Amino acid sequence: MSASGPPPETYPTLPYERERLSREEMISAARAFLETLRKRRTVREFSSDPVPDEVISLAIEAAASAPSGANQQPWTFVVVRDPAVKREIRIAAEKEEHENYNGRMPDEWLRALAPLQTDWHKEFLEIAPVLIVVFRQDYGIDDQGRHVTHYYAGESAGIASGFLLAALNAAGLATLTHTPSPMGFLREILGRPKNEKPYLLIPVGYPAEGCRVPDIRKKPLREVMVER
Ligand code: IYR
Repeated sequence: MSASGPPPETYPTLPYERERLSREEMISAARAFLETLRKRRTVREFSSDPVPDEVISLAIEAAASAPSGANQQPWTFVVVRDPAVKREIRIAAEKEEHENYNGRMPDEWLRALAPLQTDWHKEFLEIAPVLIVVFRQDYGIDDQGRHVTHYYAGESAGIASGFLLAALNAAGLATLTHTPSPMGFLREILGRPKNEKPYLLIPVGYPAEGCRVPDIRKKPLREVMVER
């Protein structure tokens, strides 16, 4: 599907050019982007201060600019600000997480999480001013109501979610990439159709005053990059 209805038999093409930066400009742009991304931390303690609606919309437009399989754009971003809906989501998420932490997650998983000191309490789902729920569309529905397979929906939703986190971070906001699985409750609470599967639940806001984050490190370049 294109932005409006089915795609044409073939797309017309457009000229595409990018201004070539000098080597120095390229390096400084890449370094500046890295430095911005390095300011991002996953946060679990949010301020309840409101965030500008326009920043959320712009960040979602940035996410929706991501590449996707056959340009099918298999995603929906649901923005939740209503305290009553946030409360419903918190209650349902905590119910799942209580089970996760009390028998559903195997010991190996619990041991991997132990250093992060997480547990089933998810008060941030009510405190953060905005929740963005990313839905992945495994198939679309055409004008005649027929199913249209979406290709690489998981990869596409993942790339778009990465763009979303980067855009919110660039605007100075904190996020949490949260997956209180199984997440079917999000489809029900938010009234989304059957072809949409909850992919990520992202609380967004400012870090709380006095917020602390674990002193974790990213792997150095020499461990993650291989040249052959
Ligand atoms: N969803 C649970 C458990 C959890 C799982 C992973 I993988 C994490 O990186 C962090 C938490 C929770 O949010 O507590």
